[in-house]
Amino acid sequence: MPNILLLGGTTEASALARLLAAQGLSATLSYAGRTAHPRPQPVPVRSGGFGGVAGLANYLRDHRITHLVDATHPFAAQMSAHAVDAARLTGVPLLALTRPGWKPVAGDRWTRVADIDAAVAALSGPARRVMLALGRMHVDAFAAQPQHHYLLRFVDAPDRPPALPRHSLIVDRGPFTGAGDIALMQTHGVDLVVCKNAGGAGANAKLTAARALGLPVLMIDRPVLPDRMEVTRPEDVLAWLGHTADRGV
Ligand code: 3Y8
Ligand code: NAP
Repeated sequence: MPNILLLGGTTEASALARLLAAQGLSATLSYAGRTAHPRPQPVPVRSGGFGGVAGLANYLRDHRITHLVDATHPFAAQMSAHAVDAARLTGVPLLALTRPGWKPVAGDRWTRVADIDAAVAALSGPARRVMLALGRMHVDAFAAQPQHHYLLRFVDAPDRPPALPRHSLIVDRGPFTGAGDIALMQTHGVDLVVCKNAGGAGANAKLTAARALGLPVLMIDRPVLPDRMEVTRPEDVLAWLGHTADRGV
């Protein structure tokens, strides 16, 4: 009988948790504990770091985990690297549930950059009204370009004001809608959107909005992840577990 550890924090992880619960499979969804009120889940949840690779390996052994599913965000590179190492150390099979990167379509005005630092460097020049749809963890890096007015969107209210002299802060969690993001960008007079190539449906509203408004997008490419088996649909994880989704699930 499988006993699954699901590294979560994404729309796909939550969809898989619903499938696993519907199948009556034993699974635990793991959060890093980054947000104050994470989405409740239909399976038991644990929260907080494991304490590096060794901590994760010990967790796998101590909880007799039979399958490790990494459904973390494509930018959660350290967690994904630890999952590969801990799976190899313990022999627990690992599968990643990820989502394809976004690709520009007709009408998109993308400039791709390699990482956050390259995005900061690309913002040199006269003041603009920039939507930083990057969350909270990397905002301070943009203090190097203080001339812009920044529209920030965080999941939780920060315990101290962001170190950007001119900014507006929205506290909201996704998934977002195209119409909502169009209205947000118009209200704030946004003329450039900065975002990560997260992929998936839970974060692409801002791309739909930028396209509709003809706005340029500074797109941050994904970090390189170690080789591992990957699927992009929660049902494919069930197949890997030797289960198929009951009809109608
Ligand atoms: C804690 C769990 C679900 C999952 C929902 C997805 C969609 C909504 C869109 C924008 C972009 C951003 C950010 C974003 C999205 C989903 C998904 C996704 C982007 C929650 C969640 C956790 C986090 C952590 C948080 C980060 C931040 C990133 C905000 C829950 C809501 C910008 C990523 O304040 C902080 O420290 C927040 C940090 C990591 C990135 C950053 O650098 O700040 N996600 N987001 C998870 C944990 O503790 O393990 O609270 O319910 C999950 C979701 N966020 O089940 O409904 O699937 O991607 N999350 C990005 O894509 O660039 C917002 O504003 O347009
Ligand atoms: P990260 O930088 O790759 O990981 C940093 C450390 O956080 C890990 O080494 C681990 O600590 C802990 N950690 C990360 N994810 C965890 C999880 N699901 N369960 C338990 N511990 C976890 O991770 P991150 O980018 O901060 O992402 C944190 C969480 O937010 C993940 O659940 C991710 O899916 C979600 N998220 C991130 C982004 C993003 O843009 N980065 C976007 C949406 C959602 P130890 O070393 O102590 O084990």
